[in-house]
Amino acid sequence: MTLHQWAWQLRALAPIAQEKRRALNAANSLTREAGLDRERANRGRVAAPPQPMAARRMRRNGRPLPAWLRGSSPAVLSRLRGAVLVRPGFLSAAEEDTLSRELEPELRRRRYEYDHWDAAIHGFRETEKSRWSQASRAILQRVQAAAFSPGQTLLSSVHVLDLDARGYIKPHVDSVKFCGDTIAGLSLLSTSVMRLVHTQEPGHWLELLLEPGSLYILRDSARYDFSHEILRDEESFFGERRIPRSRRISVICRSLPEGPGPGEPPQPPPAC
Ligand SMILES: O=C(O)CCC(=O)C(=O)O
Repeated sequence: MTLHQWAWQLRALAPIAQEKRRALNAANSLTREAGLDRERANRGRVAAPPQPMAARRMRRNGRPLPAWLRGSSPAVLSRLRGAVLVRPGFLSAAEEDTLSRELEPELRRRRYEYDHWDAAIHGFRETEKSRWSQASRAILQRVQAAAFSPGQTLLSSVHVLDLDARGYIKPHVDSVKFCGDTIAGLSLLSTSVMRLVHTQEPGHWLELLLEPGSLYILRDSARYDFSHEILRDEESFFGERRIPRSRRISVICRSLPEGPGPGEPPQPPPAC
């Protein structure tokens, strides 16, 4: 591919990524405007972390919690039952390798962005990918079968996000303009902690341990009523357990937003 063609492709991608980032930032500032400054909430929680003893004893439906889940109370755990799922080891080592090898050359052409302090994501590079090798397509079809119902249509592009070791994602709710009721993400390279916090009741939270090769699924209330974030290295704990963060790549499939309103442009065509 010539340099000129590259420039074209980059220019074609830029508006999508910029528009999405704008929406993400807008969602973030809306949260702040609503007086729910997650940054402050987070700082508070770093000083006074959630009670690990209580979390350790917590059970769901009489059974101990899965190793990937922590929550602020049994009530929030049962409220999000079916709306949050992590499948550790969803990818085989060979599948992880397939995805990483395919993504690496594309990602390497981009620079990590360390944005203004107010941006939703720090230390990242990203791409929206719609053409995949056959092997990767088979993986994405497994994601589709595991996370989405047969009637759901997916966004045509898969979002690939590469966070460097210092990178992190601030609390946000994905814009309803760009994402329907389900988000499913594969994690590669580094373990990380995803925290979900209720947008109206900040004391209600959940934490998910995302190991490389795992698949997480957020749907319905977990997607709409809770912000999600990926913790930065300094704050990366799962209860008392330190989870060192290094470079992490996520491959995220989203369902198509609900139908366009009157006068809105049509949505992109389906696929994953
Ligand atoms: O990296 C992830 O798994 C989450 C990405 C995310 O929160 C987003 O792009 O909205």
